[in-house]
Amino acid sequence: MIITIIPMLGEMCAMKLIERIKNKEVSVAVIGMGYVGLPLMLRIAESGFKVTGIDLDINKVNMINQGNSYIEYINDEDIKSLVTNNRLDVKNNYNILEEYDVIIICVPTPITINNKPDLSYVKQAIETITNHLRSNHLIVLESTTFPGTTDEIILPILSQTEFKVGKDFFLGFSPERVDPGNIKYEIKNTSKLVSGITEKCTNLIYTFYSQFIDDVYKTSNTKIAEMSKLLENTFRNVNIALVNQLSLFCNVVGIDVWEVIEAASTKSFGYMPFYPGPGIGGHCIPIDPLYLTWKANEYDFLFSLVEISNYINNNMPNIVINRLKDILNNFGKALSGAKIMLLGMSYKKNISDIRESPGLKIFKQLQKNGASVMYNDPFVDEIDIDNKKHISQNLNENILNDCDCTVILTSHSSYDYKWILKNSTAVFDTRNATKDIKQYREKIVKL
Ligand code: SAJ
Repeated sequence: MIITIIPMLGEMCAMKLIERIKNKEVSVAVIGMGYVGLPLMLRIAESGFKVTGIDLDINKVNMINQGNSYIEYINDEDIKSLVTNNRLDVKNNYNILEEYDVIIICVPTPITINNKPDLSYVKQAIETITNHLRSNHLIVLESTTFPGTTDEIILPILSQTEFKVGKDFFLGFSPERVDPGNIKYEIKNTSKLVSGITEKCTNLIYTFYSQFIDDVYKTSNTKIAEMSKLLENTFRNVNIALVNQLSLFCNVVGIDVWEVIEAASTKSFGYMPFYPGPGIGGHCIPIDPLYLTWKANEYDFLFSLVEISNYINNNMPNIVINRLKDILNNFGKALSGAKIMLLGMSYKKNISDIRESPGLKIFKQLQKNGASVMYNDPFVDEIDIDNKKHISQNLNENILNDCDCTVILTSHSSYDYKWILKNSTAVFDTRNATKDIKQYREKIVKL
């Protein structure tokens, strides 16, 4: 009799948890208040759950609890109203984890200095959860990682306790799909993949995310979901590399690559436009494919396409420097001693994130080549280059006139490109940001 009761107890736990999820009675903890965790926490709170954020950065904790956002596309009001109505708060310690039924991990998964996956933040969160693990905990990893992380690394750590996965606690992976600065796709209307170690885990995670996301899709195991996320971002990485390399060839043969891409974009099916640029930044597109190549190398599999794409993308800052040398040469000037204004330091337009930004590499390289470099970025007040601080210069006619070349690295929408062209000696436009300006075309060189 007892033998038959035990599986039933597990079944009953899961069924009770599903009911509590549907009734929004479960309490949720989101670990990591970054560009993934913060919007996710807000969405879960908006949908009616009681949510607590956890972040070890006390500044972030204080800002959110005071109703202030540190992410430009998340409004203070969105946070303030939820905090005021006691729907969310943020803490900077893990001690409360027993109190929460659902724990979602949204911590960074960067790479080490020798380009290997760095799961230290994930492991720290999991080891802490293990110390507070209890029956009926539902644990979901959202951080992008290589296939096998959830079932081969995370599960063994949690299984060091007396609790059994799929019976006492439930574990799965659901990759984040946040596009920083995208105002069309938010958490609610961005389709979501979910996966679990057991079918019961998957169903619980599916039920939970379905409470606040319109379209949720199950995969048959966590490795599928982990690999799918890597495919999504590697797809972007290699296609950006394609158009970056195409831009180099178009420059050799004198064809406007931007018009080529515009023309190809008229195709009704089977094509999606990507655009050349000064390199790729952010902590996803340049990083995630390295999780794929690293995992492939474990099996002595050379994922050559990604290796080559990374080389092409990572070489774009050097291409920008060399093209700048050619532009200055046309004025009889050398890069050494030239005055250069860089516009846009964040890794893509209309956001403030400078992680892995090619602008930083270009700034540093120009200085090394003896140029006098300034930058302006309405979203980035200051940058640190080799432990030296540089502040964003306010733009005016004199500053631009005094420079030998203005380089558009990030095409923020707030720039007045016509005014910039009018007051610049020359403009190196790496984003085709000036495409709609008819005047001053003679001043423009495009990537
Ligand atoms: N870039 C190009 N050419 C392009 C597109 C992008 O040079 O055609 C550059 C950008 O300037 C930027 C870098 O690539 O420096 C990455 O831009 P991105 O928008 O592809 O990547 P993220 O990291 O801002 O956001 C992406 C999401 N973006 C989109 O889907 C548009 C998505 O891939 C992921 O959900 C997200 O990373 C993530 O967190 O994984």
